[in-house]
Amino acid sequence: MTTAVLATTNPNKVREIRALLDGLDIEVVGLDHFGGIQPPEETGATFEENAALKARYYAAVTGLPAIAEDSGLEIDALGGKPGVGSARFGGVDSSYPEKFEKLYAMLAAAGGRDSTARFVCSVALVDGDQVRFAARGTVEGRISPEPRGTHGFGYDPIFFYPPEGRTLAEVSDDVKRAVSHRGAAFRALRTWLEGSYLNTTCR
Ligand code: ITT
Repeated sequence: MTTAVLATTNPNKVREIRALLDGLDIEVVGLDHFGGIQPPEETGATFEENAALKARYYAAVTGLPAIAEDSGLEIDALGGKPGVGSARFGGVDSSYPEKFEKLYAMLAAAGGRDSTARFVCSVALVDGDQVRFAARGTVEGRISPEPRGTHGFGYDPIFFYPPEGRTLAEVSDDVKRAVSHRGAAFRALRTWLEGSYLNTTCR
């Protein structure tokens, strides 16, 4: 069976991604399996660059094929912010309620709280030093007038998803997987793994 490392330090991503890759003929091990790997600096200007950078780094350190993703929230009224800086927005140690308040203040300064927005997820699989697969998934929505819901993680409470009439923190894990940026990107990875990579790779 092929073994790959799931190269993320975010336990919420691990939970969602494990469910999205469930049942595949691949053993996906987490970074906790290796212990104490220092994360790389995310210096890329795009989600794609950062996903590839993380996957390359963890593949080199672990010697295994590595699956990494970079994701974040783009708010149109803020010119795409917080974007690739979503995890660091407002300071790495700031809480999500603090990040929301800062975003609402920026939106108010930009002329109103309402804005279209999207979550983006770029996934990359690196084997050796080659990016063997890359894909991007997005989900379109609006910024909620106030944070709502307790499911999910990160910016989900302020991301209103019109087809459900609720934020992504108010929908079930199953619904989030079905409609989210991460769901779309990892379903594309899954199709590729099943269709080619797992048939041609033997480790
Ligand atoms: P790794 O780099 O180790 O994977 P990270 O959390 O630092 O972990 P990113 O640099 O890709 O990952 O930052 C992504 C941030 O974007 C994440 O911390 C959230 O703030 C936000 N985000 C991404 N996907 C999200 C989702 O499904 N729901 C809510 N917020 C999300």
